[in-house]
Order: sequence, then C-alpha cells, then structure tokens
Amino acid sequence: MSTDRSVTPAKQPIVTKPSQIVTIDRYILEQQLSHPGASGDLSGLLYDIALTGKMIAREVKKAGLVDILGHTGTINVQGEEVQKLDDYANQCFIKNFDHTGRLWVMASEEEDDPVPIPEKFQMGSYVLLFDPLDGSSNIDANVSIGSIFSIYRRVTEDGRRGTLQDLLRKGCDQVAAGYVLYGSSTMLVYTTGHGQVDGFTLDPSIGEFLLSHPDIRIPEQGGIYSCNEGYRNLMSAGTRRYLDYLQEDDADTGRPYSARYVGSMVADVHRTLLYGGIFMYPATTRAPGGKLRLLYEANPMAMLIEQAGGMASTGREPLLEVQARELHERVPLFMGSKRDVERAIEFETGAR
Ligand code: FDP
Repeated sequence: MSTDRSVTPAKQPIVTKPSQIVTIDRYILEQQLSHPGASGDLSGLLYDIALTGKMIAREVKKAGLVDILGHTGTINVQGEEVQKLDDYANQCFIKNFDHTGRLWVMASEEEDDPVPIPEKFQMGSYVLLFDPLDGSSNIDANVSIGSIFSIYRRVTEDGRRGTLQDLLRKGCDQVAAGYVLYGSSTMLVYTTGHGQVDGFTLDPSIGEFLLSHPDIRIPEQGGIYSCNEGYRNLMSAGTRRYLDYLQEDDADTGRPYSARYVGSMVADVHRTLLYGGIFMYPATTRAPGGKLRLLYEANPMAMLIEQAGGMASTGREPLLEVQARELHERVPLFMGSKRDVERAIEFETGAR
C-alpha cells in the first residue's frame, strides 16, 4: 500500500477580486469627477437607464413563460394584469424618469406625441428620447432585443414644458446615447462622447452592471454585412451593386463578406460594433425614406458607432447631420467600420 497520502488539491473556483470589479455606479461617478463642475444630472440619468434596463431585462426573461404565467390582457396567478412587454418597457421608462427633476421633456417610439413631465414634478435641463423595446417582433422567438436611448440638453427655456423644438434635433447635438441589449446576457453600452464607448454586462447574481467591455473600438474594416436582403429587388441600383460587390470573390480585399442579420437593430449593431463590418437599412421602393427611426434608433446608434471610431451615413450625407423634422421620421442608414461605410457611400452616390 502506498504511503503517499498527498491528494490532488481541489480546484479553487475562479473568484474575481473585488478590486478588479468596476460597477457601473463607480464608473459613472469616476467619469463625473473627471468633469469638474458637472451637476451630476447626466450621471443620474445614466443610473436611471441602468435601473430601467434591469427592470425590463427581468420581464424579458419571463417572455417565454406566457403559457404558464398568463397571456397579455389576462390576469395572472398573482392577480396582476399581464402587460404586453413593449407596453411594460415603455411605462417603465416613463415612470422611472418623469419625477427625477432631471428632464425637460421625453419622447418615446411608442407614443405619438412628446411625453411631458407632470406638473407636480420638478423640471430639469435634459431631454430623453427612447425606443423602449426595439426588435420586438423577435420576442416570441427568444431572439435578442434591446432598448435604445438618446439624451440632449434642452434648447427652450420658457414655460413649464419642453416642446418639439427640444426634441427635433440633429444627432450631433446628443450628449449621451446607448442601448441595453437583452441577449444571452444583458449588456448596457453607452457613450457620453469624447471618443469613449463602454460596455457593461449585468451580473445577475448581484444585480449589477459590471464593466466588461471598456473603450470599445470598431475595426477600420470588417468582414460582415448585415442587411435584409429579402428586399433586394426593392432597393436602388447603387445598393444592389454594393451588395454584389460584397459578395464577389476577392481574397485581397477580404471578399466575399459573411452575411449576418438578426432583424433586431440593437443586436445587429452590437455585433457590428464589436466585430466590424456594416449594418444597413437602405431606402426601398416601399419605404423610400428607409424604415428605421431617426430619433430613436438611427441617431443614438450612429453616435455610438462614430464615438467608437466608425462612421454612419444616410448613403448621401452624414447621419448625425440630418435635421429632424418630425418626431417619428425615418431615415435610410449605413453604419459600421469606416472603410466599409465609405465604400457603401461610393455605390450609393454613383461614384462607383
Ligand atoms: P422590429 O420591426 O422587430 O421592431 O425598427 C424596428 C426593427 O425591428 C429593428 O430592430 C430591425 O433592425 C428592423 O426593424 C427589422 O426590419 P425588417 O423586418 O424589415 O428587416
């Protein structure tokens, strides 16, 4: 019998030291401290976005359980009315932001008109636009969806109410923008400009967003294009020639590109931000102005892409320079790696 009593030590679980963890609260606070004179209102708005994202993520996780927990419009076992997820997300944004004293006015993709701050609450100096649940046609298939937000400073000063003037802006006026992605994990990605885009992943065990993707930079050029090619025959000749170009065999320029299209803008743009390439929703004969909403989808995503070193265009002009004329205006868009978007513009404008 062996006298060697040594045993293989049990594997230690991998534990992240507290010193290595940067919570979103800490990160936002540190950013605020690096801007002396900041009122803290923008930080407050970002904390509220994180909270809203967590509340929506909790409900999204239950979306597949409708047969068990109850259908929309019915009363569930707890005696609560089951709300449609996009209505829930919309209400969640409105209720979490209307009383904070930080906002002047809001607008939601789900509401026809601007959402005023109720009289009983204090008014603030920021303007919030949001798409509470983007890609919602994907919910029942358990595919990633997201919430998108865009923040501006108010421009009107008088009276007790923000107006359309505060909301109909150019994307380049945004002071912050971002999204919460409800995917295999929940992520919050945001920018406040200065060429900085950061991503945080929700650790469900502690209910906190932790810095997981600091300083995201989009590659100069990618190898993936993302587009609903089902509408190819409805697209312009330039767009079709660009798609042909992406599909040609030319190893020197990394073609053909791979195609990836989730059909959920937040997921498609998130992948584009991380891996590079191009996401596009061009004009079609059925939707000559494009499909995606300028204020709730295009502008915030364009700000993120550009702050990460990429480019965003309508195909003819810089996306962030488009002056909004209507709250629910749509726009054709091309965004992603700089070289890919430049090439798309060449085809769109007929330069190639
Ligand atoms: P959805 O209709 O599912 O809400 O603008 C909304 C959006 O999704 C985007 O998230 C997505 O990129 C796009 O529409 C998908 O549109 P198509 O089905 O026309 O491709």
